[in-house]
Amino acid sequence: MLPPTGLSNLPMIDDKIVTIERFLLDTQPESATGELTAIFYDLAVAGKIIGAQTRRAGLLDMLGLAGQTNVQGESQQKLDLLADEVIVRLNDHTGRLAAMVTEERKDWVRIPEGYKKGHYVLVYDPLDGSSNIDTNISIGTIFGIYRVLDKENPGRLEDCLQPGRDLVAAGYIFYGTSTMLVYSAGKGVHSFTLEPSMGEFLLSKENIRIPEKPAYYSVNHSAGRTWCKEMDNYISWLRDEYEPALSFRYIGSLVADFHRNLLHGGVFAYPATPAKPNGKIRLLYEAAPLAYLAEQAGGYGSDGKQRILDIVPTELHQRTPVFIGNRDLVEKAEELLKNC
Ligand code: AFP
Repeated sequence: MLPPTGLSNLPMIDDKIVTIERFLLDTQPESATGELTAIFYDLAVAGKIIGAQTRRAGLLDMLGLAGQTNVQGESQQKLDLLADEVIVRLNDHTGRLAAMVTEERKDWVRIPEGYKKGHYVLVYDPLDGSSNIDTNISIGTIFGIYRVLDKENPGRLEDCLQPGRDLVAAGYIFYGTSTMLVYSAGKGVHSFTLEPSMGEFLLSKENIRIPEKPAYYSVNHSAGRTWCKEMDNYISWLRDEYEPALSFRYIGSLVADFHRNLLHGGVFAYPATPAKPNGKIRLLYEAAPLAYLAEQAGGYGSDGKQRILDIVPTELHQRTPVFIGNRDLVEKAEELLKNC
């Protein structure tokens, strides 16, 4: 049945319009306190603010470098700093979090004096792919949520250094042709699209599964001159042998590359090279949340030797090689890269 005129341009599931708030409330377990739901809701608000600022960046002269470098030694774009500030200020006083880890700050973020510490830890990359901002390419916010290890003593470094298998939830907000929030809390992956005139995230896809037949492989080929020969073999297998033939697509903005491969099937690879022995992608707030989403959608994430979700971080800003996407494509990387 066609929806009544005027509604046809709104995302609907089974003829229903479902807001993110409604979905979160309806899907939380009966025993839930509502704390996690509230954190999601605040992240959705952060997505609206960051999305709006991203769209206005050109007008407001926010595209340029902020003149500082972050903990990885990379230039910080003004929008990186703004996005980071938005997330901290939305979350540090709510009593739901005990700590935060962000790409933009060397140390983990404490809850300010005078505010209650909650039972969750938020790890995030406020604006991934930010070197693409000045060319108007899609970028995103990646996040993961952990429970504190000890409710009686919340907010310690140990709470921040947990393996991805202990994630309670993870997701990303994608600032593309539309703003989307994609998340999983352990029961499938769901996406919400921001309806810009109303400012509401509406459910656009429930239970996303990576298609069994993948369409794409994504890797920065220019790094190929220094790959080990096993990596060359893997890329040849993807490019020349895999059936059905895969197309090569690489944006260089992780959320955008991951999102495309989630919907159409494929693998995103950022392997180790002699210059970058641990690759480039950060374990805690990039690789682990995306590997969690991939597994929730029927895929898999590996560092080439082991499951990403089993890696226990020893440092907040640790990097890891990544292979994330369809299980068969990632397992082939593990098979071929054993001795790399
Ligand atoms: P920036 O945030 O500095 O743009 O880095 C983005 C990123 O971490 C990730 O989003 C990309 O997948 C990856 O780097 C691209 O790296 P290369 O430019 O080396 O391919």
